[in-house]
Amino acid sequence: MPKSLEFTILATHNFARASIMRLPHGQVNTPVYMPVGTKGAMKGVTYQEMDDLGCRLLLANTYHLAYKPGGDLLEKVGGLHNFVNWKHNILTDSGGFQMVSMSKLSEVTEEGVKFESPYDKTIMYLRPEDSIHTQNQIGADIIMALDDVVRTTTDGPRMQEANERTTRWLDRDIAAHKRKHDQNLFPIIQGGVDPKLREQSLNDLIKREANGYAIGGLAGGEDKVSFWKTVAQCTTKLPINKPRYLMGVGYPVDVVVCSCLGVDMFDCVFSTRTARFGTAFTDYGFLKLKNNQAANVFEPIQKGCQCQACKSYTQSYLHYLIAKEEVACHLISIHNLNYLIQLMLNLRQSIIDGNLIEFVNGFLKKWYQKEG
Ligand code: PRF
Ligand code: ZN
Repeated sequence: MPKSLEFTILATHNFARASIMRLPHGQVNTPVYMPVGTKGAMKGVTYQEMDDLGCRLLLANTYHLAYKPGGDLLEKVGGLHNFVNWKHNILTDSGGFQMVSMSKLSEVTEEGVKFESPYDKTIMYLRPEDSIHTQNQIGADIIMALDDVVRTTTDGPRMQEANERTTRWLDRDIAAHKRKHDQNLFPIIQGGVDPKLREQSLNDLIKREANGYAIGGLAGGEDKVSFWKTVAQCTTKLPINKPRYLMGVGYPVDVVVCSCLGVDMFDCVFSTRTARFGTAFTDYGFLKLKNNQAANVFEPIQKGCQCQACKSYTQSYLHYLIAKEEVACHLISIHNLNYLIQLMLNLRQSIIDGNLIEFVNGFLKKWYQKEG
């Protein structure tokens, strides 16, 4: 039987790695940015367009899918791949993060999480066994452990409890997981920005010998130095021959720095969320297309960008369109996704070519400089 995950490192530069991750639905080149289609749909972008952008691994969320269309329906149609007609890989998050993002509507105990639906007030229980069962029904190539997520800036006994509970829940996840042959369960390292707690979480989770590991509990309002130090602590300790996934990080500078620190996978809603507010990524930082200045720029968002928006439209037209039509958000979303996917490809190629230092220097110089 073929393995459900094979990870081959092609080249390294210090901690950075360029690799190939082989999953049940094909090959993924890493470092990789994974676009987020929380509810089994990308906001404003079709799966065909994701395919055309070169996306080979995208993210969906168990909590939202469990609510609608529901695990039973997804199982009946042969999983989310079939339901949405996506032939490449999918990763599902466990629902753990919704404890923080929907904290007013959730309650955490040792047994699991209880959510009250924001839509119709129905109650949903998400114990480790439920999260894994639903993820087995959804059928993603990579599934995530249910972690006890607390705000990154929490400290004291609650952080310690969350850390230890995450390990206890992992053991329940592993016991409940019925598709080990074709679905990879990634544990999630927690511990906030406290080096001792991170060390404990790393030790506990590495012992469970998974095919890959996630770094959770970051990008939640901590200062940059603590963030980078914690990422570095994790990547230094995690097994070299397995993929590392940094959850919820997708700001261009962060993905470049954290790739240099040895992270292989990233996800974040930021690229598409910020697009819906009219902000585009460019080599020279963020471009606010709502600003009146854009009305007089008869150039694309980014010269040389091969995306649908940049090949066809000027900033001036997009500025005009934002006020009128949804399609503007669609076009900017496509551009931002293309930007991040291409950024990762170029960074990866520079590792392979032995040019990572030049690449990072060039990237930072432009990002922090005004165009001119
Ligand atoms: N855990 C889970 N999902 C996540 C995170 C986490 O810690 C983060 C980091 N804040 C983003 N998404 N399960
Ligand atoms: Zn573009």
